Amino acid sequence: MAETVTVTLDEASDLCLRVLTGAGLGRRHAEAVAAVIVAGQRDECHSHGLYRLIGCARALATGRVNKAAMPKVIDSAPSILKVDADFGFSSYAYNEGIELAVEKARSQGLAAFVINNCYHFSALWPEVEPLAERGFAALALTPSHSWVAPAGGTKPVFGTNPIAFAWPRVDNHPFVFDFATSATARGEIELHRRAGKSLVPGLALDRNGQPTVDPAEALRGAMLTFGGHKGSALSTMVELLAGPLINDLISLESKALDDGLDATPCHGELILIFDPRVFLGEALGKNLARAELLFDAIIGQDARLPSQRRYQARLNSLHAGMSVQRSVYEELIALVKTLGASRNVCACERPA
Ligand code: NDP
Ligand code: PYC
Repeated sequence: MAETVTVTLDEASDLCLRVLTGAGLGRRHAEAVAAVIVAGQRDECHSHGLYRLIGCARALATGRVNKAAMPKVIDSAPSILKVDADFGFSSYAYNEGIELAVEKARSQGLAAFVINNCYHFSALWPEVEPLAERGFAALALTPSHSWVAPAGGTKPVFGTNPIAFAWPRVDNHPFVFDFATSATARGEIELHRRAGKSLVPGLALDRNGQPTVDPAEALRGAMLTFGGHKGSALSTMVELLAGPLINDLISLESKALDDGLDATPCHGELILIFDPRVFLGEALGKNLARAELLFDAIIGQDARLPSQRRYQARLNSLHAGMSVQRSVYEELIALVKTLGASRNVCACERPA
């Protein structure tokens, strides 16, 4: 039997909505979560695609996530827009606040979009890429649970703390990168454990502070930052800007709050939105063209831009459907049945 199944975007979206609403999430909330999960699967970001739906269902089952969350938009300052997520998932709060944050960026040139009190499980590129498609540059940061040791240490302090950045390009996909400040996302280590595969060296320590390539040991021990002290400092920056600066939890506090339940981390997120039209006025076109010189110099030597793989994967998925790990898919189908999600499940139950 093939190790993967192929599903269409509609089938994946339907599967997500049934799991999420079956687990008790309100419709708009579920739609916001489903959209980022399907986008992740479509772009072959497997650690944050349909696999994440299993974690969302687990987080919902803990009773911690507010299934009836009503995000509250707070116009905090001319250039600061806050959304209190009301302990729902971050994607819902993002949707509720983003248009007002964009308006602020348009009028002020730079806006900070703050999300507080959210459960966060998603990749960040789905939040910044659409902004760059609309002509903005954007930077997103969020902590998670303390799983990652500082450079030179052996005990978890930081979250996997992703940083995502997007830049608008004329007649081209935006330039976007999005990665954890740990050497890899925790989701990747979990996928290795599920597949019974060893890690590459350099990603994690076991509980005794010794290097390990065993994913189960890595999950029990401490992950490592990327680039040694450099990743460690960047991770500290993420904790500070998307923690104390926005009156929300650092990863140590999110983990303590979780208290062993293994729910999705609960904390805040900071998204900075820059409007180059305000920064540059009439010099906009000239400077966007100068940015292209930079991209040309990268691509021109056969190096690739971040997201180039993702955009190609997106095209493939749109044409040929999305490839999903069979074990993940079967677990989700079983979940739909357990949750008694109402409509029949045949659209997603396709034979090998
Ligand atoms: P990777 O280490 O795989 O890095 C991903 C980024 O690097 C992508 O932008 C990718 O582009 C780019 N990239 C990879 N290889 C190359 C290359 N050879 N040349 C140029 N660019 C390259 O990702 P991580 O494991 O660190 O993170 C994966 C995801 O996990 C992210 O989306 C992140 O947001 C998410 N995450 C979320 C967390 C949360 O708390 N919500 C916590 C931690 C991670 P491409 O996609 O095109 O390959
Ligand atoms: O993969 O590290 C990760 C992660 C943490 C929270 C969401 N994803």
